[in-house]
Amino acid sequence: MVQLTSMVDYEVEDGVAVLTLDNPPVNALSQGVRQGLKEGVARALADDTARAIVIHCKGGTFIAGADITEFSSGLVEPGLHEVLDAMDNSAKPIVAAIHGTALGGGLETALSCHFRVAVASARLGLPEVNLGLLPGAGGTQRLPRVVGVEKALQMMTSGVPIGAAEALDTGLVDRIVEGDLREGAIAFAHEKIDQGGKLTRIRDRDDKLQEARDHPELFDRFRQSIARKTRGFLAPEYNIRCIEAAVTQPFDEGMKTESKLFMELMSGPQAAAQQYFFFAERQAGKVPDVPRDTAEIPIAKVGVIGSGTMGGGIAMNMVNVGIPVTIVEVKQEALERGLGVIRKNYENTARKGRISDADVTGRMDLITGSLDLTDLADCDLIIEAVFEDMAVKKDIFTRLDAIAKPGAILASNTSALDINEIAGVTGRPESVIGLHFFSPANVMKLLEVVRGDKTSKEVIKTCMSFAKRIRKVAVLVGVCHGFVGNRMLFVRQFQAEQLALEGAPPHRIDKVLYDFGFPMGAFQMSDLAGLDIGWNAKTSKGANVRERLCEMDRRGQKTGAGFYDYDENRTPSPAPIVQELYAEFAAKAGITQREISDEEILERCILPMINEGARILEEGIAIRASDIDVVYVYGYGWPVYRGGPMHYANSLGLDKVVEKLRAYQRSSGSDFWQPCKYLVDLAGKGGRFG
Ligand code: 3H9
Repeated sequence: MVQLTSMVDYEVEDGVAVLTLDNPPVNALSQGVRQGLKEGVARALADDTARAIVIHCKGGTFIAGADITEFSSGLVEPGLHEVLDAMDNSAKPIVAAIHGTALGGGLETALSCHFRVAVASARLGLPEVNLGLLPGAGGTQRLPRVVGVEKALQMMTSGVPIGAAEALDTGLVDRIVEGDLREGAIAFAHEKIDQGGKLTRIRDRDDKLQEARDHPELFDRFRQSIARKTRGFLAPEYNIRCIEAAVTQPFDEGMKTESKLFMELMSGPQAAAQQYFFFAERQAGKVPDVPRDTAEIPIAKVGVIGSGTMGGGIAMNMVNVGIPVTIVEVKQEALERGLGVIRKNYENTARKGRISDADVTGRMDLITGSLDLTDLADCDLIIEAVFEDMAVKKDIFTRLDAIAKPGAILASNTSALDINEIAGVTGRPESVIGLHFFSPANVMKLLEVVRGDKTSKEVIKTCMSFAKRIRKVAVLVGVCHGFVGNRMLFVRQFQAEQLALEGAPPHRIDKVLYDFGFPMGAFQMSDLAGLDIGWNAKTSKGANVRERLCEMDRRGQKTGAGFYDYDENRTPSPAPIVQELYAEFAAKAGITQREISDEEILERCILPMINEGARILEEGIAIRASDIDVVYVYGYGWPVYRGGPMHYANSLGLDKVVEKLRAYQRSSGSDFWQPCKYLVDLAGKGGRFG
């Protein structure tokens, strides 16, 4: 065996040169891998004892893509194109042996081989779109030549990989190997040597492009089909243009188009934001004072208290991954309603073909309903999801303390209340933690894990890992009102309200936020959540627009009216009554309503969030700025192509942020706008968040 580089070995076995890549954790195409592949192919071509080449990887996966950490440092030779060209032009057959994932540049490497074999569990995809990019090493030109244009469009604009079975069906892999992959790939190479004949390169194939040549309108149809999902993102459209080029241009011209569009994306702010976010998401799982080897509490059974919207959604997360759940309610009627909603959700999903009828039954079978809290005695994790009332929560935790088995984790799904106060009613505050799910809890990816003063490291470690198990992204935060997400949202909602009082119609404020990239604006969000959260009909004094709307039974979407009027399809239209109410309250407060620009609306909604985020860092409520961004992207729909509020602040320049906050402080005369010390100091040093 010859070591070509620290990451690639060369060995001839039974007449086949095997290049073994070893670049943990994901065998990314770092410089040492590229260099090794280049030298390995050249060596095999010159080696009379080798009649074919197999590319195989050590560890858990085939190549998972270019080394993203190298993107910011500039290219070190050899470039991937040079390596892949050498493979493409090899006179000896090259076989990629795929296990784990072949992603991005990894799949492009495999597509530059003459053949691909894979184990049944392998997944193959071009996820560059998620990094604000397109496959820049020939993937956009080769993939459609293999799987056809429609499949390539789907794969490249969604970034979702396909499994080995589908890859076999579409021709992306030539064989699924049972047993040892390396041996299987060598045996496959021998078959190809024995068959002889001319080697076909993917670049020379174009049979699968014909349909799109005959029906070029399919591109626009596809564009329309993804328009809603990809609103605001540049990369999906750029990927489509490259596939169009594969159809309309000769291969080498298509490659030039790919390179040009790749460079445009790579040098733009969206790719920077999305790549930043890739690492932010992975960073969020790391807790400096909780070592990786901290013991975890095994979670085999979960209890959920409350079968309302939140409780039901939370329970679905568990059963989706096979964890049994007991849901406890106070009244039989409420329990039945809650279980009925869960069943309906699953049946709807089955109707769309995403799960089978057997899955619906299997998941429902994992749920046990109960009216008795003592049924939670054998649960390893109990999540309370009742309404936001400290007295009620304290009562539940007092009772849980007497019921739950020793070591069980007692969690509250509170979105704002003090976890320390809740933990204080138990004799085991080390076992108490906040697990703040976001609505709809079975859909939203974020889990705010709220650490109390006494929460143990084992409990934190368990909850962070458990989040991964139920396919959530966890961010650890500290105790304060609203934690990270809602605390920052409160200031935005406050400003939205102020803007409406000062004369900006709610639908315009919402439009500005929507155009910025949020899925909905502040008032639409209130209508969706319900205006009556925390409102009491008996004590209501009509003290603000929200209360007055509730009194008029305009309590949001569920009552067909709120800040907006809704038709029978829940399509909103601006409600004149709401503007009248704002005018009335403005007059009472002595505010003269005026025209307000979109720029002002945006700044007044976003800048306070940044300032609040800085305060959160100052107080140590979040571990790092990028955690705040993860909270916002996964919990509140902040557009990932803008990275998150703290990344966005960096892109504006912190000195500019401070300047603008001060300008609003001067013009409004309100300390609301006072930039916090942490932000001022950081800006003063020319620093950035993170
Ligand atoms: C590309 O290929 C461009 C081309 O078209 C060429 C153009 C010329 N680079 O996610 P995990 C790290 S773009 C560097 O927790 P999992 C990651 O940061 C690329 N590092 O594991 C983490 O580090 P740490 C296209 C990478 O098992 C560790 O590996 N490819 C890369 O849950 C473990 O990661 C992609 O977009 C990378 N490419 O999931 C694939 N990938 O431990 C991106 C990962 O220090 N990767 N790391 O925090 C993934 O989707 C997942 O990592 C994968 C494993 C599914 C592979």
